[in-house]
Amino acid sequence: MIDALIQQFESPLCGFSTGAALDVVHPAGVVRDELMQPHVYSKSEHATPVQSVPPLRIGVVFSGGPAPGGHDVLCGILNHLRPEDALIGFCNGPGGLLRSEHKVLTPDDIQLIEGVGGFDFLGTDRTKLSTTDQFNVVSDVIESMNISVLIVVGGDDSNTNALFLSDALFGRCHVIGVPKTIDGDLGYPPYLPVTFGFHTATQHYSRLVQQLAIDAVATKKYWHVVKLMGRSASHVALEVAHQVCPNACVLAEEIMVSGWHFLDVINYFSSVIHDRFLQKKPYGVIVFPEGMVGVIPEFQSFLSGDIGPLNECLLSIGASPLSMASVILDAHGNPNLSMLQSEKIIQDAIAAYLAHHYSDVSNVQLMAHFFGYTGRSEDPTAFDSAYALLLGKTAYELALSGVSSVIVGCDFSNQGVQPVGLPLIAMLHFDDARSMHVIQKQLVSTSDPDYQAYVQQKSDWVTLDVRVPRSAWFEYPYRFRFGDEW
Ligand code: FBP
Repeated sequence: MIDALIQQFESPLCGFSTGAALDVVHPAGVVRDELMQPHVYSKSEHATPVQSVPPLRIGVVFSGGPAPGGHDVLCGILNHLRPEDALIGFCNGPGGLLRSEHKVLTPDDIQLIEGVGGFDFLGTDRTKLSTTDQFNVVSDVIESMNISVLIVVGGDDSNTNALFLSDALFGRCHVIGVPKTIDGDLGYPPYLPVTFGFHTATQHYSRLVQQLAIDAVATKKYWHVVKLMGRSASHVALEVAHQVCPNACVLAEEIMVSGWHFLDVINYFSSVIHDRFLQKKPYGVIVFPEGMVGVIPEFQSFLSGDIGPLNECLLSIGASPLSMASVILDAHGNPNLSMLQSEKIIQDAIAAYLAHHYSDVSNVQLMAHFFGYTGRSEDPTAFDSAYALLLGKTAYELALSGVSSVIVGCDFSNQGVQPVGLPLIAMLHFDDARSMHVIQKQLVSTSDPDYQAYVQQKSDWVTLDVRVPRSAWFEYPYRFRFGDEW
């Protein structure tokens, strides 16, 4: 698969024209009719030859949380840029775009940043672009710098920005999205099955969790309670679970389906510890996504300012009650879950629950961990590097093809690698909680084959220990193992 990505990246530039039609319901009046193209753009010999396209001044901006491969997206564009084109990097995210913070990027930069993790070469932020005043400022910046195409490298919120920007800049500047996020929750299978950054982050976390499991088996005295990044969707935890087979794991979407409350989760983790204790294994690894707190009713109350229900649970098992901590929201309304030490709350609750309910279990030593930010700045894996280079090149080809309001996709079904442009409007939905139209987050679905495999296998993981030889690492996302389904 990596060879196929590289082959596509190295192939000559080509134009894109409308291909397969999509079944898209247009929300009336959200974006102008001209941008509501219900077609996927595919490579085409019949498109305008790219050599005859007038010079382009392209702006590019990173938006939202960093993800490994961002620098390769820049390299993917720079590698193919014609001498008559220019690439301007806006610094410090959409906020920096509003302030016109920028630097000119040149092919010489490739040797500095190719294969290098993080977003630090340009910087990023989470400014939400939604007001008329903001659109006017962006429009002035774009016009004063004579930018004809703006490439937004971002996740669901950033591509929501991109869609509304393409409307505001209509007729003056084309806008193209590039799908990034370690969370893996921006998708439109089969045209966009995965974002760049997801593979690297999950490989990184899998290694860390496996290292804890190895240490646990060697010393036979600790239980590691691991929270993994992944704010709304649990794709990261699911992918890591498939690689490492933790003794206990629970996903946010699983909790939604089962209707579990806080004590159901604590009971499940404690019962796994009890089972292993009876097998003379007073050690192991527990994994859960940070987004779990967004679906457990007692934590939901906590997030909206009421600590009462959570404290009632804690008191009922003899754990100390918590004092209310303030929850920070970003400009898009997302709570900052990294600051909320849920891994510590879960650790303390398990300890109390074991003491309260399992008198035969003694001396269980629990340790809490949070793996998140390091995975966002890791150097990209071979898959992510090749994928991000191709996404960058495809964004440039779409720019040459004169399309706007699209996000770059790549169809991996039928064992192939087919870059495409997807209309952003196809991914839009109305979010009742936020009362607005946004690009839809793709949660783990209970009908996903990787979720079903997880549900079938997880009871076998209770008794497992890591072994020598270790299991092989996945060269590309595990979900691709399910072939044409994706
Ligand atoms: P994006 O959706 O912007 O890619 O960011 C995802 C993420 O890494 C989440 O996993 C995490 O909850 C969040 O960013 C942390 O954000 P911040 O950088 O604001 O602390």
